[in-house]
Amino acid sequence: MLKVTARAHTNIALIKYWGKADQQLILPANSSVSLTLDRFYADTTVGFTDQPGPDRFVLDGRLQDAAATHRVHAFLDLVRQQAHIHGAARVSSTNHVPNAAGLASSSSAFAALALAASRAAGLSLDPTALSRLARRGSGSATRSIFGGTVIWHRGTDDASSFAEPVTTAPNLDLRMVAILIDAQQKDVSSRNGMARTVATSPYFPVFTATAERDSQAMVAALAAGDLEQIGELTERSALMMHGATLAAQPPFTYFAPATLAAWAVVRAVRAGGLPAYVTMDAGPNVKVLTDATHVDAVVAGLRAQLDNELVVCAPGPAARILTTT
Ligand code: 2P0
Repeated sequence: MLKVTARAHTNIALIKYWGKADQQLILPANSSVSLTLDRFYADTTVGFTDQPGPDRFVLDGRLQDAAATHRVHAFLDLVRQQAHIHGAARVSSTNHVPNAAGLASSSSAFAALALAASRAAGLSLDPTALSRLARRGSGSATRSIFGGTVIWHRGTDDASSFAEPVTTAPNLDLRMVAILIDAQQKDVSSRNGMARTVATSPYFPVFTATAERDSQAMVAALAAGDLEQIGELTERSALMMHGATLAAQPPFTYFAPATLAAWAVVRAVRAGGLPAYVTMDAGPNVKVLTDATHVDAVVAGLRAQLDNELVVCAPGPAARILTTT
């Protein structure tokens, strides 16, 4: 059995994807822009047996039951279809995150699975085809095929919805500081949360139209190396996404009290003259966007007022094969 191990890094959206135009193909309602991070990644090993049967999925050393394996199994069916094979898969995946506070992500998980499974099945996909395949597992995984800053073009069908790297100005060296906040409240999964937002939030049309325009504005700001513009666009997209969840029926939020407290500290750090901009995803953690020149001062400003663990991230690399045996 050919066993392939791939590594893919988590990405954080600067312009958010928060709603689908097509649930089955996972076509997003708008384009999005992200930063792949060096500190958070998944390593996934895949091999296909000769015989059909149930797939076996081990996550962080624990064998997963049929319910937990369902989404992986459905994804592997797409790979088997493309490769014209029928054997059951053996999948083992490990998340590498500093601690488990909501940083393991479906973006790195499905990007690593797409690369390892496609190679193990005998396919040799180019990065665009790989990005399209990863999209079928999880929307945000579309972007984790690539390193650094990335745009996911929403597209209009399976062939046109994929990601590609975005060129940044040579002087721009982004950093992202993750402020780790323990989740106390019950989760609404991203998949269910965005479906509810699309179906019921009167703010959703405004969010998605703005995100589409802001994706293009973000590409221009990255090319120009305009950190202030990058930061302002980043904050607006995150806060509009979270505003849209608050206006859904029934309403919900991923913010915890500590999320708002951390955001207030970031505002104070910025009022002190440092470039520091927040973004938040489908959980309570706050991430702070800044650059290499200012990151030490930003961290010092955060540490002066927060007890939370901080993780400083630089741009991370593209998904890659680690071993083939
Ligand atoms: C993003 N998030 O752009 C947004 C912002 C979280 C907040 O993509 O249903 O796990 O598998 O496509 O990609 C998280 O949602 O959802 C996400 P599916 P996914 O990064």
